[in-house]
Amino acid sequence: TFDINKDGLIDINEFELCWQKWIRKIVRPVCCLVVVDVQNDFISGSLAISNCPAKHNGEEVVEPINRLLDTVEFDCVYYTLDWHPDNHVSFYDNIHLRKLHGSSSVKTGEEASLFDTVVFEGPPVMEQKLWPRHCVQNTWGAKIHENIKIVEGSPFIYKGTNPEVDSYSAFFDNYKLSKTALDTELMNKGVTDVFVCGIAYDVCVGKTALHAIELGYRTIIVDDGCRGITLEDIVNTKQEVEDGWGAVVQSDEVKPMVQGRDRRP
Ligand code: VGL
Ligand code: ZN
Repeated sequence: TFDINKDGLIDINEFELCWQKWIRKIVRPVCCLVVVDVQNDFISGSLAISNCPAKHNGEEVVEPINRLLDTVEFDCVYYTLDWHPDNHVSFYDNIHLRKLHGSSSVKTGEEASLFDTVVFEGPPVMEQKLWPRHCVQNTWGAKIHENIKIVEGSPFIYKGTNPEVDSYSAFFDNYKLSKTALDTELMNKGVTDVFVCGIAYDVCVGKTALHAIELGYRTIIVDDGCRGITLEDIVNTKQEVEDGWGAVVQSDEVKPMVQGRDRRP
């Protein structure tokens, strides 16, 4: 109950108390940073993005990501890892382990090449881009880059562990046959805002951001904390995120976004 003063208004001290105790907690965003696949193979290993069309240096994500972790008080941080078994469907050199679908773009007698997209026999019939063998479970290539700051107690999300289905997003596999723990954990923490950074911008970062939007989170890509494979695909990724009312910002804009909204004018 409030004491109403002679002007019929709530006492300012009462309001201050109410603000601190209730309103601030309701209005305040709960912010999570998702660090996507900053793993050796994507930086200097078998799928190094420096060898890909955009010629990006994956190591350049380390500084902005560490600076974010040092300067912004995120309510939680999640690290994702591409974590494939030996016989994973996405590996080019595993193509002979499975049957190509009849209508596959690769005709019989013709060899598929690395980075081609093929169609594997189902069920379900699945399109799959063929990548070099990468991020094999428990190998050096699957390790997070040694200079990335790991916030103590932050969970890791492992994806792409089913040999039969690839998984770019940290939320769902590419055919939505399964879901990781991420959405449930964010819901349980009351997370409202999901900030996404990492590698590859136009693959796993993009798909994670688009699923975050779809799941109802306010979604923000931290542009300079991402590096990718193809410039055109990176441009398209940003456009898709913005079309879904997600935001693409620079790392130096994040602190006021997270801590600023907590401040009263
Ligand atoms: C990724 C290609 C294959 C990624 C994962 O993390 O962006 N890209 N697997
Ligand atoms: Zn992969």
